[in-house]
Amino acid sequence: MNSENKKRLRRAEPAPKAGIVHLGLGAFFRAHGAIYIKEAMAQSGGDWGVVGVSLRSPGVRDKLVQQGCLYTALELSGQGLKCQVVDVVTSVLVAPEDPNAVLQELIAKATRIVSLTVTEKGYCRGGANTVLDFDHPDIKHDLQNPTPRSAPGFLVRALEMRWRQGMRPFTVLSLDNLPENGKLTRQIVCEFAARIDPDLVRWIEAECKFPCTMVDRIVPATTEELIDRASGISGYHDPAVVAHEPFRQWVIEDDFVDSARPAFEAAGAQLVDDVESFEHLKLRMLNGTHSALAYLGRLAGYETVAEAIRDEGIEKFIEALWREEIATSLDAPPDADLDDYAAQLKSRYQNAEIRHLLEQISMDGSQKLPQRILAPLFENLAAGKPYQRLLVVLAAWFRFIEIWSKNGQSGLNDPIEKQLLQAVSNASNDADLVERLLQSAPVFGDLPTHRIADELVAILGQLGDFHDTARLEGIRL
Ligand code: CS2
Repeated sequence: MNSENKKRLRRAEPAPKAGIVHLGLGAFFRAHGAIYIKEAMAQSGGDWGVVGVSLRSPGVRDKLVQQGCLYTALELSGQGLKCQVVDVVTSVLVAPEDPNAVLQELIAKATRIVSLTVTEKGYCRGGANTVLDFDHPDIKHDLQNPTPRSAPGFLVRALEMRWRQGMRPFTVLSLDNLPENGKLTRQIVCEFAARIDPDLVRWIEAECKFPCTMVDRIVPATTEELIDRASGISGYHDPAVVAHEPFRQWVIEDDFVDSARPAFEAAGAQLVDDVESFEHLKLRMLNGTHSALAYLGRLAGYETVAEAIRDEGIEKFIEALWREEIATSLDAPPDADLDDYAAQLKSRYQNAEIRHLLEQISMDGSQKLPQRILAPLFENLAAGKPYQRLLVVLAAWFRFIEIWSKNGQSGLNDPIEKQLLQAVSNASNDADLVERLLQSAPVFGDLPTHRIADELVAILGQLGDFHDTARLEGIRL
């Protein structure tokens, strides 16, 4: 049957009352945070419906509004597929169409939490002496205009309005894969607010809360095939399907304005005093090896995580990377068993039901590698611990940038793509390539890159185009 003629989802019960505004209503939040909120409300009640905000395109809104903002979450595992309807989104706004409508939701009295999944680049980091990049076009715009474009701009303008009206602030809850994501968000909000009014900064520092969180769930991009498979089980056509693996984890620092929050713990989230060690564990063990798989895998001609981890050379390399270089760099959370954690990650990567595209992970390398690969690399270097495989991953990124630019392929997909492509286009050999790329300030900052340059050149020389993955373990430096 033509999908247009098929039955669509319809809301039978009234939507919950909203208490959260979520910026960046992509697949990840809909397959992770929204499901925790749904279960927390089912267990313990509360008015925690979610007003979703798309900061760029109307795509998600256009699909959701036709079905009362309900959507299907499809669990993909070897044990058969499972579907559930998620009903916590109450409305969706598209910020560029009506930024004032977004501000109105952010300053509504009912809004107690503003959560964010805007990806690493959405924080507009990378200033010379500040965390926030004041040369970023959206930040420049947002400082001069009362109607913002960027996530930092919306947060600060809304907090400013609440402050001027004598209201309570909201809790800002970041769900992005950044170390100490709450502290980082607080820093960029305060740097922006300092350009408006120092008293506003004092109020934010005293009253507003920015809990850190660690989020984890693998969410592949939705495809027509997944939409059809979901429809085969549910009997209705839902173009807004999100797919996810069975595993999920959410560790949250329990620090909310007026303690107002859903009972996340009722849905299995861990509420703790300090999230940092959980964040490091996940960012390095999972996201670090994800990036390794993305570059090594794409260079070797693979498309998905499951395909790349099935390659023997890559599999051995990733296992040694976990064991010898990442686990040794960590201050792990109490009770964490790193061997178990790595074994569990490997079986999550092997889940062949999930076509998790390496292309999805390889994008935005300049934003991801600093916390995933460079932090453990330079920490190990300073501490006299092994770091060779972390260097191989960095070398793979360099080769990836070079090859993808030469082929004229536009798959690089990075906010500093222009700068990276320019660096590699003028490089005459590997030594030149390394020297130019190590100068990318937003990536390397003031790290002691001179200490790794020769080794990177040696690795590039030995691995060539990185096609022969059996050579990954035989590097001699
Ligand atoms: C991935 C993450 O795209 C990426 O960079 O590494 O989205 C990863 O799938 C999630 O963090 C898993 O929790």
